Amino acid sequence: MRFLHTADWHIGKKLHGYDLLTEQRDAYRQIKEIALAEKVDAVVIAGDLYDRALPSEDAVATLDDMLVDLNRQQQFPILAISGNHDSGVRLGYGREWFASTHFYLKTQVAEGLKPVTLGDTQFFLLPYFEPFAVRQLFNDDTIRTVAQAMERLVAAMQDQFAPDKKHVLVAHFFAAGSQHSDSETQVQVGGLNAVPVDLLQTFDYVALGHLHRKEALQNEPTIKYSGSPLKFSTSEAADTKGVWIVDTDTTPATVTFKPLKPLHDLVVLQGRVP
Ligand SMILES: [Mn+2]
Repeated sequence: MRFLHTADWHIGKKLHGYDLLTEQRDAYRQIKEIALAEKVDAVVIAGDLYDRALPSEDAVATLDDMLVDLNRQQQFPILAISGNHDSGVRLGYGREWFASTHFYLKTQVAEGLKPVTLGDTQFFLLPYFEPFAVRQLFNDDTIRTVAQAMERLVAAMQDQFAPDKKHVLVAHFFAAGSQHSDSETQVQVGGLNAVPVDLLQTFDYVALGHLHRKEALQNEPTIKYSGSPLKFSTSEAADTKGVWIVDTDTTPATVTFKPLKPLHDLVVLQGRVP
């Protein structure tokens, strides 16, 4: 199984008041070209498809165009989850129909425990969640933190592991040891919302969204943030944005970065007002 890993499209986002839809359409076009050139079997989008829980009409129409093109015209299976910027309920509209064309969209935590199997790989599509949802799911009041929740969720996923398949987690959270940048909304401050990477080593690859720089998590060859396709803050001005191409045929998985070229680059100019 060879797939493209992207995340944090934030369709409808404005940067200091500037509409980014033209840039976002161009980034999508490049992502599609990479998917075609690399002959991937699927495209993974690890949350924050929209920038807001209540996206504008233009944002809804733009994302709709992209997903219809990717799934219906180009015939790529899509594996996607909701992020903290998405409304799971609104984004998840129609997801049972979409599965019939291999567009797998998960917006509830319980859905993440039932793997989607494509080729040689089981994908666990775990949307962004708050600890209370996992507390309710397992009816266990001792689950207070995201780390405790993930421990239970990963154990439940492992129960579903088919031994002859590879196992990929798609998720949207803050992995312990990662570096924040300015354009991410920090839901909580402090260590309680961090997921220890030790918990994630059982997977052949972990496709993360939430942090907007691909360098956010270092020294983890098979646990990656894709980062956003565009620079969303001046602190990201020097970044190279792009996507990962992941091959699960090898052990460990082979992971290659493919850069995107900004339509209009973000440049920081400094000066003094005389
Ligand atoms: Mn995000």
